[in-house]
Amino acid sequence: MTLAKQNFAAEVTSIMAKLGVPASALTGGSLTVRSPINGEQIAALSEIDAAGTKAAIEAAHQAFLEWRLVPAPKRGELIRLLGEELRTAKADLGRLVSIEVGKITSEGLGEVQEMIDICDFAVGLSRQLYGLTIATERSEHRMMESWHPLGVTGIISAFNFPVAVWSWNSALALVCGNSTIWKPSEKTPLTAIATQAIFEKAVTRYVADGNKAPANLSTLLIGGRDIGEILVDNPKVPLISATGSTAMGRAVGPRVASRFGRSILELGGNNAAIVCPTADLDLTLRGVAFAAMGTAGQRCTSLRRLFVHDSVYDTLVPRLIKAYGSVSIGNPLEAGTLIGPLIDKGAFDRMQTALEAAKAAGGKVAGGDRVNTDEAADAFYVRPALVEMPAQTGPVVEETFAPILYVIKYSDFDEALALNNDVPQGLSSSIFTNDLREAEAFVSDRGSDCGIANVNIGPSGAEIGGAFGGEKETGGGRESGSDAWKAYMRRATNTVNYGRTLPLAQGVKFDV
Ligand code: UN1
Repeated sequence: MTLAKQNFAAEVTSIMAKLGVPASALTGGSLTVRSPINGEQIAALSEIDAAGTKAAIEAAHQAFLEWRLVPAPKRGELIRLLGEELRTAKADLGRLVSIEVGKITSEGLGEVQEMIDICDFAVGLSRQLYGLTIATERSEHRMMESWHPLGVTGIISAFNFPVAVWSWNSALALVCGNSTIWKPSEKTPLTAIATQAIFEKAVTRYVADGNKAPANLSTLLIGGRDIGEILVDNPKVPLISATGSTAMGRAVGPRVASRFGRSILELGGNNAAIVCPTADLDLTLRGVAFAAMGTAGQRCTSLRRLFVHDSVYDTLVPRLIKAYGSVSIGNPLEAGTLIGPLIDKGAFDRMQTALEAAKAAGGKVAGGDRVNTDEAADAFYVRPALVEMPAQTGPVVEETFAPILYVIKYSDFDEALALNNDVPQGLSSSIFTNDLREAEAFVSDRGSDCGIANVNIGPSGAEIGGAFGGEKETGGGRESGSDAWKAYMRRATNTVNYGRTLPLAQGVKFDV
């Protein structure tokens, strides 16, 4: 492997040029961007200041005032073109995701596919933003619900899905008649710049086809936390959709609420799987391996806790430890690699701290050590860690954004279900079983308390068609499919009197 010798800066510059971003936009600024693959600096970007951010919000608001008047199916046409542009750019943008985040090739491409999928969904949605007609108690009256555009949608996204999360929010917000303004993670601004350039291509085609689109429909803000805070506090941004840590959500949620704004929070997960006596263990092994080790454990849906029934523990766990010991770790761009690097040293340090705490709590650790240091001293590759724990204590109840799987033996189904729910987070969960009663109980009202509960599938890798998000410290927001679009619109109840009298509701008399 020649990790240190890759010249990613040159490759990034050429991919960006293809997408229409000049080389001059990638150098000379204060925000340094590195590839986690080898630690190499790949760009130095200029950052926006407070005044620029305020002006951008005002411009986005003006864009909203115009865009809301465009019929929704026509707004959908822009998103259809965005989907086409993303299909054309899939290989380039997927490669950029891999270079900037360290995802393996199929996951970098998969992330772009997720963007394309949500565009397709949003195009159909643009003809389905419908409300109810409701029976009224008054004659010659009609009562109905209308869904109207809301305003500027602020999007704050994390490093691990640097572009898909923007698309879940933007594709929906734009067909709903909103403008969007995006503050990506400081760790992944390049993929954001590329995405913005792809969006601009779609707008250019849309306008060339004779459609009207205001300027500043989608705005990208490159900057730090202070820029995010300006978005969070500005009343001209009625909706903030923020993805990141629970600590971030704890800061954002109350600030948005204090100005009566709305927020969609998609925060930490501490996702579990229960392996029951009847589980298909081959399928379970694959499901657990992808969910726990995939993306180097850096999905908010990554599997972090595994409850294994004592009747299958000694069959499954040694097989898992073997898989952990042999999985290919290294350059994510090379075919055959399954585990790429952690995003940075901070992630590595937090992983080591959690493993120390697990040991102190009686955990037996396999893996977790740093590898490939000779080839890339400034990158952080780790062997995923499997930790057999005596109980759900210490770091097990916290989210550590790294490939650590805590394994706990159980003997009673209800005990496993209680353990699944007995953490502050509530994003995703799964059960491996062929017992109908267990499967149905898990997805029932007395089952998993998470926003996502799967059967014979790991907790990660959701499709865009379902609503995505979770309960408790995960923040309660829903993005992506199903009726998540409703959070991006305002609902009006309209009562229309088409008669010549004025009957009042509840029989009230008021004759003047
Ligand atoms: C995230 O990790 O922030 O369900 C999102 C999944 C992906 C999205 C993860 N579709 O794993």
